[in-house]
Amino acid sequence: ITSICKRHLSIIVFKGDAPQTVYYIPDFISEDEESYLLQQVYKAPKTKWTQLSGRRLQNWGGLPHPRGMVPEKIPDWLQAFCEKISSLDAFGGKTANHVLVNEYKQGEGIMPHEDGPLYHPTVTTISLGSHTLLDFYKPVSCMEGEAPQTEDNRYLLSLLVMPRSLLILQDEMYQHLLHGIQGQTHDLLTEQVVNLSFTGALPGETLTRGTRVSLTIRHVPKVMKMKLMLGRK
Ligand SMILES: O=C(O)CCC(=O)C(=O)O
Repeated sequence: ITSICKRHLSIIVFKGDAPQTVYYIPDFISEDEESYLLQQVYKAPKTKWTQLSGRRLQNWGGLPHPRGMVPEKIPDWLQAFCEKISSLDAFGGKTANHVLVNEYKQGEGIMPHEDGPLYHPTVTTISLGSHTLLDFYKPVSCMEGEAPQTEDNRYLLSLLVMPRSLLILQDEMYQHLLHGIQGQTHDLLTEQVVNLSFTGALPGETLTRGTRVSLTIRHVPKVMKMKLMLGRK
């Protein structure tokens, strides 16, 4: 695996012949915007949070469903950022209509997973409050030969996402690889962190995690059309 950089923003990781596109944009939002977003996240009613093992989350925009998402209005404080990201043409001309807010306390994480077919195959993430390391893995079925398919030998690379950055994953990076966050309190930055030179951090450095809130902003193409039944007999 090698990585190359285009105008300090995008990293194209090659695995075999397949380009896997990552855009890492440091300081996509300002410190004031970061504080504002954190304030709004923590202002949401307690009932808006779902506690999972290792993190808690808020879902905005509706629940994605194979038959179509019943859309819910995204609050103005999030809508502004959905539009800002969509204006980069991240979703093929469409505007993001779904946001997951994840909160990870120090030492928490998320198991390696794929985001699945209900979304346009682009995931965009704004990080607030703390950095984290996002790790990428080959799916189980892709291992050649008889080697045991442990998480360790499926591991490919990591991306360091700093507070206020925007990460955009597309192509194979979204559709084929699994991503996850190890539940740890410290991150040792090795050469496996392929975007290190764009983050201000140094190889060999160890970063201490704090509480991180991420906004995962996506486009759900299949949405139920709600017909107005008013006035019908
Ligand atoms: O917090 C992150 O950056 C990753 C979130 C994620 O993978 C998800 O919500 O599916």
